[in-house]
Amino acid sequence: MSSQKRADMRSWIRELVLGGCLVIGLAAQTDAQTEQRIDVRIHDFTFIATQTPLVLNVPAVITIRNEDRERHNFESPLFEGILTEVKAGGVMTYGRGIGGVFVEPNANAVIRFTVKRPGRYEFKCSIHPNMKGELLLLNIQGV
Ligand SMILES: [Cu+2]
Repeated sequence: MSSQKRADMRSWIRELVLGGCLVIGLAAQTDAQTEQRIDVRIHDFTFIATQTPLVLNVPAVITIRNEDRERHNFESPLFEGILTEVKAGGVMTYGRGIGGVFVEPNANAVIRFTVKRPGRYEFKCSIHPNMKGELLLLNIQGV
């Protein structure tokens, strides 16, 4: 085999490997496109969030479960200016300018939204101002 042929072969194999990576990358991207989930428990006047950083431009769902005997609230500047869907107590609200949601004792609330701006966003309970947490939004470009 000539050295030219060997070089061609090597570049062909490299392209094949790169192609394989691209396919894996696209598959991962497709998975991420479905929905990103964040679960927030409210227990003993504390937010407990099981969260990996959120990716921009992919629909996100926050489920909030109030395990206390008191009413709480989940509000964040995260939702400012973006379309937000909130489900709580059998009522669905959809629109811009939804600051957050009240969660009754032993009840759930679900918030759906898609964030366009990266950053750290604080969330808190407006009834109990010492109840706080933070969500991290990462700016990861699509493949
Ligand atoms: Cu509270």
